[in-house]
Amino acid sequence: MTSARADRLPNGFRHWPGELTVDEQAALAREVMAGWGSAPLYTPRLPRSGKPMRVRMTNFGLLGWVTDKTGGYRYQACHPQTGAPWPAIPFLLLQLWDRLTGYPARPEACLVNWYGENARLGLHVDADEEALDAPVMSVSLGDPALFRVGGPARRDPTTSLWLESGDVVVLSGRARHCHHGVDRIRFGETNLIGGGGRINLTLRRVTELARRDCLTHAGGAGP
Ligand code: MD6
Ligand code: FE
Repeated sequence: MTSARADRLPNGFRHWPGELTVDEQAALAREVMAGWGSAPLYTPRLPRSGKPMRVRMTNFGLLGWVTDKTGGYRYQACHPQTGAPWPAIPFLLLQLWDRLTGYPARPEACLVNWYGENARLGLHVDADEEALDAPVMSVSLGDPALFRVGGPARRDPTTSLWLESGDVVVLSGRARHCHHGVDRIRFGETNLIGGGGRINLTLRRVTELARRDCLTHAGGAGP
């Protein structure tokens, strides 16, 4: 399957194939991997069961999404292992956010998901943010991923599409509250990330948009 039937995708789901040039993908991948120096990838654990996730994670931005056995899903300002603040969100991603989402405030969180050979990500809804009206934007780098999108209920029918390196997805409106996940990647198809693998960068506004932020960021200039 190479593309999903647009009529089966939820309203508010948008996909920009190949939005980043090959040079932009390489520069962004370098910047992300450089960030792993101060914010190392770690294995997140599910609430209660403590089961390890198959995707390794870290974050950029003021707030990072984390999960562990006792604390559950949450946002926090510091890396759970080093205690250091997260590195800044790459500027290319902020520019892309402004251009593609049109949302009048910058994202606060950039979750970095790293997929190795057998990694996948179960069906979920992004729902740990206060700003549930804000769109969520993701950028894919490296190996292709089979992305599945359903509806607001877990049992709703789903449709699948491949996300390739340089693709951008935005979930807004109804799609913002729909289930989605990654069934598998085609490991080793690219060498953007070294010996294979995939990076997905998910940008989110976490806190409610204050009127002050509207006035400050409406022009969209500068980092
Ligand atoms: C991934 N993406 O592509 C996982 N969430 O690896 C997500 O969970 C996601 O791509 C919200 C919006 C866009 C996404
Ligand atoms: Fe998600």
